[in-house]
Amino acid sequence: YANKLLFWMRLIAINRFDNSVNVRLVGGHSRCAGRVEVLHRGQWGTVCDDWWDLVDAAVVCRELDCGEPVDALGDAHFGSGTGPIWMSYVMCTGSESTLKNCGSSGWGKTHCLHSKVSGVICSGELFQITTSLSNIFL
Ligand SMILES: [Ca+2]
Repeated sequence: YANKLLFWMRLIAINRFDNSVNVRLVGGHSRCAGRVEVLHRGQWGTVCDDWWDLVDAAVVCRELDCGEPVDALGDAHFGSGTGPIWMSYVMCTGSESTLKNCGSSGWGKTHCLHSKVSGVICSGELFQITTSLSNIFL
């Protein structure tokens, strides 16, 4: 029983302390799917879909504790968002702990269109559903 309780508490904690991370997914059905937004100099911005792939998506999913990447999307699949397009030509090796550590063309150095920002779907969406249930029952 104690193990089960710790499991739920960990899931809830992941959701409660979201604001400590500097990447988020917006416009999807859960916090584990959506348009990729990254916090830079206190402002949320988006990521261009040039060179955007599953390796990059994996870094985002892991940073958010959202499991494995299911899809790396482009063409503003989850909407174009507002604010600057912070990153273009993202080149993650897969071992980065945060998207901000991945190589790119440089912060804000892009001619990318807002209609071409990237999105991610992570496998962890299921965890969001179970966490919601645990909030009801605890
Ligand atoms: Ca890439």
